[in-house]
Amino acid sequence: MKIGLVGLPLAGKTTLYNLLTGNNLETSQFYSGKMDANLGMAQVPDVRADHLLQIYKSKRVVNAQLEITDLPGLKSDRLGSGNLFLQNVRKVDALVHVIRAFDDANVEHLDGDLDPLRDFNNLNAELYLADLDFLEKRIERIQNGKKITPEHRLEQNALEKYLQALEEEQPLHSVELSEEEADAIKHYSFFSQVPQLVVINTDEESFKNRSYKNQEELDKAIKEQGYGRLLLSAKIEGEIAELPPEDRELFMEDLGLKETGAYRLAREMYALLGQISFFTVGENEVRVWTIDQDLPARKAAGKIHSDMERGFIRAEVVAYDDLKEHGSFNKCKEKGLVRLEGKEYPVKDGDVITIRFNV
Ligand SMILES: Nc1nc2c(ncn2[C@@H]2O[C@H](COP(=O)(O)OP(=O)(O)OP(=O)(O)O)[C@@H](O)[C@H]2O)c(=O)[nH]1
Ligand SMILES: [Mg+2]
Repeated sequence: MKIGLVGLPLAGKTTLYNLLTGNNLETSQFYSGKMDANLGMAQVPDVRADHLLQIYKSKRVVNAQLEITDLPGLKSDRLGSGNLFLQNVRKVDALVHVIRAFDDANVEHLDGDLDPLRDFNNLNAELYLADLDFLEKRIERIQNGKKITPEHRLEQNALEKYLQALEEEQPLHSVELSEEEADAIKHYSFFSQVPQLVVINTDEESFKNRSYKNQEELDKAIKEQGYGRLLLSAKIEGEIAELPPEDRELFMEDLGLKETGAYRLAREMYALLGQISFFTVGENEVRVWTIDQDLPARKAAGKIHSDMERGFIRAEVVAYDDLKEHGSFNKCKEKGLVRLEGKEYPVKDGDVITIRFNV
């Protein structure tokens, strides 16, 4: 899964990037104007995998990973000229949109003052503008074409509805299309429809209160767009990650946190993209696999190895929750909790799976 970190300058993107990837890139209190992106891998933490390691006495855990691109901040006075920005957005499966909601007089604010709602709208305006531009050009091309086929007509209808929605600042997913219209434009992708997890980057105090500036309007706007939302403080999470493990819990408790920011971010991202995890276990390793929700067992087997998909016989499945409750595979077997499933079985989040296959 490829994730792009986006936001206005000095929102805390690189701070979050460091937290997720374990890197230690320089961050600055002043706008640097740097235009290069940072690319790194983030481990997706999963406490279930660590627990399976103990149950199966395996040697190591192989986590799922996210490929993270930390994009340069988009200046709000440069909207409409962000070609490089848009090229980068096109390359990712989802965006983490970092919004500055922390109050800190030492960190420059290019647009003057703290205004999370304005910042959210400013960055999204870039995506809207790019979609508008595409729609206008495409409609014009159809209109000026020599021959307008019925398919063109359908496409034009759909695109015009989209255009109208954007002009009224309505999200594209709210547009009602007929089945034929939807079909006529299904090969297009739109910037404003790239799934977004909006990270509200707060300071310690507003995190503790779980409240921030423009909260009501901002939450409403995020919801209307169909985006996800996560509250965290990138800076504090970074500081917590540097503590010795035994001290972390105390700090987290103080903030009312059970899980780290990296964990919560991964979980929200999976929910947003409809992804789940299943596990394979062995003497050597516990491995976490990421798949689309409800993927049939045979297709899931193909993620592990194409031979397993080709020669699939059955999947032996036990739920993580059952293993956790009963403590061992054998106990689960005694209780009849280990199932044999066929190729169409929709794999569930937390399934521990052994594929039986023959090639
Ligand atoms: N107080 C506070 N400061 C933060 C927080 N997150 C980031 N900062 C600070 O804000 C400044 C900018 O952070 P960066 O992570 O470099 O911001 P950025 O979005 O990558 O900035 P550009 O790359 O210039 O777009 C740094 O001085 C950070 O320490 C936070 O949660 N609270
Ligand atoms: Mg940065």
